[in-house]
Amino acid sequence: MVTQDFIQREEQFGAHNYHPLPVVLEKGEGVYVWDVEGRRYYDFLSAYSAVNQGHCHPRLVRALTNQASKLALTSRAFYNNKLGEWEEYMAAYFGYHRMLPMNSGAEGVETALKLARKWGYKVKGIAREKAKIVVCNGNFHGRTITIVSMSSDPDSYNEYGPYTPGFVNIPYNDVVALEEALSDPDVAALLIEPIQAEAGVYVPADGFLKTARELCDQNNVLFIADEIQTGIARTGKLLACDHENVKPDVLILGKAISGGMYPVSCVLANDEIMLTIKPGEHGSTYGGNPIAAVVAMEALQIIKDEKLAQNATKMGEIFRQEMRDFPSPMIKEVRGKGLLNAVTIEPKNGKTAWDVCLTMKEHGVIAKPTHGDIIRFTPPLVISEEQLGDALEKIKAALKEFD
Ligand code: IF1
Repeated sequence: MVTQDFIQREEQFGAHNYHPLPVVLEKGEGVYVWDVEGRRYYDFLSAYSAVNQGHCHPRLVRALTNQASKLALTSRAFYNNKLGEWEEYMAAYFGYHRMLPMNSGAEGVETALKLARKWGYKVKGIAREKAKIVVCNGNFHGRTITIVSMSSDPDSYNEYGPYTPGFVNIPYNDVVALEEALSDPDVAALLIEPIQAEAGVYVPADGFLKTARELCDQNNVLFIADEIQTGIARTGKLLACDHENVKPDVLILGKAISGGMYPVSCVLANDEIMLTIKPGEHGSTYGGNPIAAVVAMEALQIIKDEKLAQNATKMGEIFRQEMRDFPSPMIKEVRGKGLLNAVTIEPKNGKTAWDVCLTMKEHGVIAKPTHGDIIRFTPPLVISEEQLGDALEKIKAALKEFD
């Protein structure tokens, strides 16, 4: 079978909820992936920043397979010997009292929303059913009906109503609007991405997160950070909030906390918030399973051992500088932090970001546009300077075809 055969089969038997780049991958190692015809590519998406540690990291494969042959799933009806170790590891690693484990990022976000409402009623004293949560336009927090109820993107929410009430949308990076919204005594929390990745890697003004933190403190509102995509060293610090020394009341993690090896997400918070949920009031069949525990601990240890935050900072600076210095009529803007970067493409002669991605693929680099004209460049954080240089040559060669 060749590429087209694999694509055709999915076309015939699969739901059409994605429009992937026409490449069929069958092998991954570090920054590289190979397609079914043996062609090698630099992966500049990293599964939307889940594969920060590189594809099939040997330590993660070993952690997964060792545990899988011992005990894979108990459910939370019983204890297992790995969850407590993981909870303690996460509490120390991120500096919170407790962790609640889930599987997908969206489940992590839903868990944080439930904690915010519970805390709003039981601690802040908001009248039942009146709790509000402030969110930002341009947000992306997942695909459940409650989460798309707070979205400002019709592609995310259209025809999925009726919507979950209780969300207040304000513009991102707007202190005046934020101050106004948080002054409402029925607001339990602010849910925010420290950098809006899906929207197109929008980095807020310096000091915005710090001000948001202060405004939450002044109004007794929980600061909830969705670091599912920006976390785990992607932006050059362990968390994007670390760039402003902001500590969220509730921290939501996913994606790279398991290095692309196994679906794992979690929420971290201190006792006053986390203990508002009592036994039997929340959970998940796979949440906190032993495989998730050992894979996540190993994935986070790799981040430290291989100094991936430092590498992300160094490689990100090289990437942005090289792309800004490159004279291409297609490049409108280059922005980002660490190895979370995006290039806005100037459509030319009917050629769009999609065409650039197709041409980059031919040159051996795969990435995908977001919102039409923005290409996100997020390689695994293990990329070396030599590999980055090679990939940049390929990206430039692809762009040159549009001159
Ligand atoms: C898709 C986007 C990225 C996320 C943040 C929560 C979640 C995500 C900040 C939910 C997930 C993924 C979902 C995936 C593509 C990708 C994505 F394009 F959809 F928006 F990365 F930007 N918070 N993002 O980025 O986590 O439930 O997926 O584990 O849905 O197409 P999840």
